[in-house]
Amino acid sequence: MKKIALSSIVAIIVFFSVTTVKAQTASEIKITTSSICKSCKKTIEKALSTEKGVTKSSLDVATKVVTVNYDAAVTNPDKIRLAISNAGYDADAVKANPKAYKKLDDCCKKENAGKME
Ligand SMILES: [Cu+2]
Repeated sequence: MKKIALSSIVAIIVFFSVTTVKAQTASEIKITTSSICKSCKKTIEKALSTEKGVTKSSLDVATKVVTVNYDAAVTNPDKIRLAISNAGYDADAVKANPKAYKKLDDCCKKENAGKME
């Protein structure tokens, strides 16, 4: 009987410590990108989906702001901005990786913003 009580106490402690750690490291950041269209949204969200520690990302095409949910124990805002740059887009003050930018569709290049529909 004592064993059962003890193990359930241990289980409760483990459960609470795990949930507390999760709550502490689950973070959210909003990053302004140079995205233009829905295709950009797909590219950026896809790039972030393969980024370690990123749990969710959602880009709002109208505001160009991508909201990223991530695990702060695994990644950080700098790494997330770098991932966006490596996808070919500016991320806050981090400029787009030139090589990745060149590979973008013409309609997705910021220099063409407003020229095409
Ligand atoms: Cu685009």
